[in-house]
Amino acid sequence: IRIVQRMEKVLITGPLIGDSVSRLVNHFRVEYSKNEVMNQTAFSHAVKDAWGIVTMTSLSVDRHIIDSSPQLKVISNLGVGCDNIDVSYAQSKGITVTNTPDVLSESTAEMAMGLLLATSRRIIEGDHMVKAGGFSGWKVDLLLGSELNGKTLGILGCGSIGQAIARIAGDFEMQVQYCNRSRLPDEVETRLHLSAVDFDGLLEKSDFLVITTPLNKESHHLFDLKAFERMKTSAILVNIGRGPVIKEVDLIAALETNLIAAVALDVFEMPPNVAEQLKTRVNVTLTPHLGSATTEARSRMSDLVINAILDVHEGRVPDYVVS
Ligand code: 8YV
Repeated sequence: IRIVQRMEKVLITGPLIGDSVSRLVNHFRVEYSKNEVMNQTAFSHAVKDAWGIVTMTSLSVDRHIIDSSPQLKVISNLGVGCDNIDVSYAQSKGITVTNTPDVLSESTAEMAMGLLLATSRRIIEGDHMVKAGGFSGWKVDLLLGSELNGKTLGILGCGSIGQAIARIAGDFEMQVQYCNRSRLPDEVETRLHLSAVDFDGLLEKSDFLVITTPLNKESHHLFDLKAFERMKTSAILVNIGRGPVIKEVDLIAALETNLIAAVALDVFEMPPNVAEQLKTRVNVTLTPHLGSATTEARSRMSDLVINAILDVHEGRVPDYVVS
């Protein structure tokens, strides 16, 4: 008698870069949404008989989803932020949750610097002006911006991405201060010329402020009207972390009353919806969640999510288990 063992199902909820998925086919029944990220409804159906899933930031893996998937053993999240997943509930059910930190830090830090420069030097405004035929000749005060050199950069959340930003900002000779849940080791502070400040200090002293912090109960709506009131009126704010760290209606009010000078957002409170009042302002730069969007980072992330599935299957501890 031949016993045919049924292979476990792995659900990959959206396209990955490269062909890392091919490493699964000998071990699993693979359901791969190759062309686009599944919507939440399709996901909630497809997850029911899955042993492992590769998830994307736009899909919520809440208690309901976890309860509906009795065979689920591993949630392998493409990305570092796991606010889309009820991690502690998953863990209480014996499910391993993994993510992809570090490999995207340089790309995301470069994006933050790109947005800082684009905003401070009004690059997008210049581009629009030239393309619209509005460039009528050089002028001494045409689209004047502000220099990064010598200014104070505040970083909210100073993990691996924040530290990469600090390192690059050092080459711009910026004074870098950070506000983090816990103080960084002396060695890191010294090497990166970082000074630790509390949230009020970060708001009050920063000329440029970059948000890299994960989204959780403490960081949700941290930037509200009260926070904007404490910031310099010349301040430029960049968010490459998670949208809901900023209370968007308060940001709009702050921009309308010139509480801060400009903002660049790579993430939004209710993605992919973006408030009309943000789209129409010249001092607002908007990008569609591109922080880790380089071939290098996304290829490494795509490899890691597949490694994690195979590791759990073969009884190894994956490289990045979320604790
Ligand atoms: C990803 C991110 O693009 O790592 C994160 O937390 O936001 C991005 O790198 C996103 O998570 C894709 O699922």
